[in-house]
Amino acid sequence: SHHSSNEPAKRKRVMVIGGDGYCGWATALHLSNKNYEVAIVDSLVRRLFDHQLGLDSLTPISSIHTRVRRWKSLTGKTIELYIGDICDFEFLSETFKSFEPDSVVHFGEQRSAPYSMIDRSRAVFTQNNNVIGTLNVLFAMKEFREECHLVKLGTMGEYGTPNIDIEEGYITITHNGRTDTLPYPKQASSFYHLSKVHDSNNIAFTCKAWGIRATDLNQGVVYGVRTDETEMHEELFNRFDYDGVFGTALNRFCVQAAVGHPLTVYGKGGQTRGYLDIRDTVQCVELAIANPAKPGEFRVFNQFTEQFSVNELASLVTKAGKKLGLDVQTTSVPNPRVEAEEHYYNAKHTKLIELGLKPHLLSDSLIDSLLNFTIKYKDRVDTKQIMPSVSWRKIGVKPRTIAT
Ligand code: NAD
Ligand code: USQ
Repeated sequence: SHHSSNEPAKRKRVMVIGGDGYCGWATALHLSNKNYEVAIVDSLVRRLFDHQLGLDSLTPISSIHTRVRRWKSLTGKTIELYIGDICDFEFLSETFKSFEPDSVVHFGEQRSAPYSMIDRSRAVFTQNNNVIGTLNVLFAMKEFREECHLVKLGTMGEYGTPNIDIEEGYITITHNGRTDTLPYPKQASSFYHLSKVHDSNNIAFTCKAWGIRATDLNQGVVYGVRTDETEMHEELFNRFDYDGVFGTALNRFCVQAAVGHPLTVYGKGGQTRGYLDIRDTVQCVELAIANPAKPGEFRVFNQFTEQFSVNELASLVTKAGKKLGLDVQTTSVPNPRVEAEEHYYNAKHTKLIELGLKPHLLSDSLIDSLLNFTIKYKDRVDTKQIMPSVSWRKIGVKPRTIAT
């Protein structure tokens, strides 16, 4: 296709894989609002996990069909929908040929560390789903859309907690008098986090071998729920996980404070991670798409804005709760995971800032509004889902059935 220079620039076409999930839904709406041509690809398997484990989002969420219909009626913008599993290469091929993406944002993986540690079959599912899904995306790009830019969601957890500063993807090392810049060492600590390491290796290799252009976004733990677009209507609300399998640290603590459950600090609580607001997730992805990697380049950005230990998060939520008249207690839960509970942590995160990221830092006012949000929905909380039930040490081959 060709057009003369006075025609308006063609809208960039972005395929959002995993666009029915927490990060993906917020991102799909944000990009559509910013005038990108958006298609969501999702197997809806995440909604199935919830059914199978008896879990539910704190917020009521509409079906994906209702969501995109509501978006169209509010804004006039169309989001195309492809329901299917990216591990099915025939489905993925047809989707690529039909939509012809300029960028693919890949959120579509099993993303819970505890889920991957339930039993052998969930561990195998996680690595199969994530590693094969990403390989299929790479093959589809090579076959049908060579110029396309892959923006892949990775995780800060790929690095683990080394006793030196964490760099963005690569580290320059001098060894026996010779110097090289090498992939930063990976020390992931769940079968889920390991699946991201395997993905990174496969992507790096195809950049080198086939000239694929890719950005690996090593994202920290995401918190929050509201974005400009999901606020527009209750049928656009995002999911908010608080249970022991899919819920993440700060979001869980806010729900726990709202229902009067003591905050569940695992072990000593010195576990430090990078965190970011979901409003920054959507901003970071947009920045990565707008400034694509070059052909053959495997770019790595550390995507978080601030570091906190679990104890620091617990004390922030306790303080914010007090202001709202809540008496927030903390309990030390025997750590169900195998991880360092007291460690050095200093991770670089300058590349997205250099591209123009304006972070929403975790201020008192944000915790207040997140707490108020969770209080509003507290009657929907199933308190039986709060305590962790998956043990890193006890995982076995026997299928775990769900106690009721
Ligand atoms: P989520 O579970 O809410 O969403 C993932 C979506 O992907 C779901 O809608 C699911 O149905 C879909 N999916 C999974 N496998 C698929 C497949 N084979 N084919 C098609 N669709 C598939 O997860 P999220 O919290 O939105 O996370 C999105 C991505 O961001 C993940 O890759 C995750 O590892 C990464 N990430 C998330 C966080 C966080 O705190 N939530 C932090 C860092 C990185
Ligand atoms: N933790 C507690 N109490 C809780 C929940 C968690 O102490 O109630 C601790 C955990 O032991 C861990 C830390 O808090 O040390 C973070 O746990 P989490 O469940 O918030 O996050 P994690 O398992 O690391 O996974 C989440 C997302 C995953 C993403 C990752 C980014 O589910 O998809 O990859 O955050 S990162 O942590 O940077 O690897």
